[in-house]
Formats: sequence, structure tokens, C-alpha cells
Amino acid sequence: MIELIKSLPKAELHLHIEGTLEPKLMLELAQRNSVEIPYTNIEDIQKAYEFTNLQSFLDIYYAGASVLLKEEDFYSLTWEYILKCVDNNIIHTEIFFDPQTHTKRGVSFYTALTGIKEALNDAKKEFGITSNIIVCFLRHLDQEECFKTLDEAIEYKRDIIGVGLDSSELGNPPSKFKELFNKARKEGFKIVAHAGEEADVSYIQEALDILKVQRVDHGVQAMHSKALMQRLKEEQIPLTVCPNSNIELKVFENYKKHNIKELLDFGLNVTVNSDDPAYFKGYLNQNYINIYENLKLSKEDIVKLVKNSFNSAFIDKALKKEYL
Ligand code: ES4
Ligand code: ZN
Repeated sequence: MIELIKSLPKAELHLHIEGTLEPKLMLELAQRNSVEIPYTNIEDIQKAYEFTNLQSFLDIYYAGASVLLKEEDFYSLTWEYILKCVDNNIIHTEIFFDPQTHTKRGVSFYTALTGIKEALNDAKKEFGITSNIIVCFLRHLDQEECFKTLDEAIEYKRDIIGVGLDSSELGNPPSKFKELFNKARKEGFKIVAHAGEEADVSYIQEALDILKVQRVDHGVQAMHSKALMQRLKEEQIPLTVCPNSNIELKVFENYKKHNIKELLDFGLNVTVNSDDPAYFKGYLNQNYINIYENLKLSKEDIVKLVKNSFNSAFIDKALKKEYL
């Protein structure tokens, strides 16, 4: 089964490019760019990756991203992830990036986007890997600031398929960004949002009803509402579940307590993703392997999860057909 998991071509739909920054590249970029970070070696960095919840991770994740300054840094970051895609047999990937993490440090939207985009173009040329870019708004910031980021996304629309919402969930419900997402929708962007990672089902309901999301990122708290479960099933709204992330951020105590198998058995459109693999102990195959080993997944379950990943991707019918 592990060989099957590794050999199946897969799509990844929930991946923060800043979350693929491996300790080695972090140290190299810190030196290259003369950025001070509180670590001198890889072991120090790995020791800092002990999280108690989402916020404890985000604090370290934003600090790590401070080494990314130039277009070539974003290229290196993305290219390293592409090499992991090759390793993991990921043939299509939809990548989040957080412009505001960079613009607030004086690094332009254009610089980050261009570095990422160039690496993705090379990934297509070199390996045939297809991809989409999704811009995420940081929900701990106010809506006014996010409008500036949306305006930049509109400027580079040809390179951006959609917009999402990430960062500190508790206390920052989707309804805070109603007007922002109304405008994004009118501009023709696909819409996703992190919802029901740590916060309750009302955040998932708001993401659906107010932001009108086409996929829910995480969504694992949906199980606390029978009515919501029924709706997600009927409408086949994709959930981009991230098992390693949920364990590392203590959403579930351990892999045996993860609910992905229950969600799948109920008939939800569930996918498996790696979220921030450099921080959460493993890339996509490792996420599949961890749930397979702990939750008695069958071969049919694995195949269904992989098929869901292509069916839920923002790709046209012809490419979907080719991949399925
Ligand atoms: C994130 Cl796991 C997670 N949740 C919310 N926002 C994020 N940004 C990067 N990883
Ligand atoms: Zn995420």
C-alpha cells in the first residue's frame, strides 16, 4: 500500500509556499541577505518546531519568512518545493502565497509573485507539472489593508487563479471580510478560505454563505454539526484536509484520533494535503502514509482521496480528464 501511495500521481490543493522553507535554505538565505534569525544551525531550528496550537506555529512561520527578500529567493523556495513534488509524484499543485507577509517588510507583491511564477513555469517545462497560484489574505489584519492586496492581485490577475483566507482563525471569522470577497468574486477569482481548523462550525457556515467559497481549507470541525455535514455531502464541497498539520498543531491528539476517515465514510469530498510541510514533518506522501497506517484506510479509500484531489482542482475539464 505504501508503494501504491508513492506511485499514484497526485494533486495538492492546500500548500503554503512559505511553509515549504526548509531549515537549510532558511540559514542560507539569512546569510545571503544578512537577515538576523534566532538560529545558527539546523538542529536549533528543528528544536523550535514544537507547537501547541495554530498561533504558536504562525509566530515561528512569519519569523522564518523574514529571510525571503529577492525574486531569486522566492524562486529557490518554490523550486525546492517542485523537487519535492517530483519525489512525491505530485503532478498538479495549487500554491498559496501570503503577499502581506512580504509587503509589510518592504518586499513587493511583484517580487514574490515573479519568483514563484518563474519557478512554476520551469516546473512545467522541466517536469510537466501544472500549477495554479492562490493569493491568501491574512485574517488577523483588517479588511481595509486586505483591499490593497486584492487590488494588486487584480493587477496581476493573469497569473492568479483565486484568493483565500489564512492566518489566526479564532476571533477573525469569515464575515469580517464580506466586502473584500464580494469584490474578489466580481473580479472572477476562485474563492477558498481556511475554516473549521480550530474554530467552530459557524466559521465554515460563514465561509460558505458569506464568502461563497468553492473549497473549504481544513474544515475538520464540520463533524460537530449534522446539518453542515449533510450540506457538505449534498453539495460535494471539497475539504482540503491536512493530517500532519492537524497533529502538529494539536487539533487532534494523535493520528488515530483524526477524523478524516469518518468524513470520507460519510461521503464528503475530502482531499489530503501537506499545508506547511517543512514545519509539519513531511510532504504529501507522508500525510497519506500517516493516515493509512493509523486509520485502517483501504486501497479504495486511498484511490478515492487521490481522485478527489484532481476533481477538486481548479483545472479545466480536458486536463481533469487527462489526469483522472
Ligand atoms: C497556516 Cl496551518 C495554517 N492555518 C492558517 N494559516 C496558515 N498559514 C500558513 N499555515
Ligand atoms: Zn493552510
